Amino acid sequence: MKANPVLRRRGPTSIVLALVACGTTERAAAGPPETGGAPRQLWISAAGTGFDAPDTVPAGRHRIGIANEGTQDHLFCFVRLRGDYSLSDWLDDESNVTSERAGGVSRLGPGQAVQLELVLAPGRYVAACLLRDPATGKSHTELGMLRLITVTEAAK
Ligand SMILES: [Cu+2]
Repeated sequence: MKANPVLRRRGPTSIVLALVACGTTERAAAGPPETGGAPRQLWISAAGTGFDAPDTVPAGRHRIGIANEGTQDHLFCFVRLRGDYSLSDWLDDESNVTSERAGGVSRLGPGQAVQLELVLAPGRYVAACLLRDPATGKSHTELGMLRLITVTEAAK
């Protein structure tokens, strides 16, 4: 996995550990704890009004680096969709009816980066930024800062 430019520039000492789910502090609990071994490194960067993230990742332990490479603050809300609920169902109802919290990072300023470690169970996850764009008054989610990430069964 390629090194993230923000983290490379700033070095590991500026990395702050954060485990916040959609604005509230919460432990991540989205997968089986028995997954051992070294975590996979996964990078997600926020820039403009989008997330640069993989569409698919294997289940298991991940160290997720989240970097804000844009010019506005962003946050990272990460939920797992329940049952057959779709991304648009979640947009209509962001409550725990359609999803369960999987982790997240509170507001990150431009140039900031954090890492969090999550054990991801197979399923469909939504990554979204719920902050509002001051220019348009629209949420970053409405402007496209929304990704569906599928976690597949881990390779045997
Ligand atoms: Cu944002």
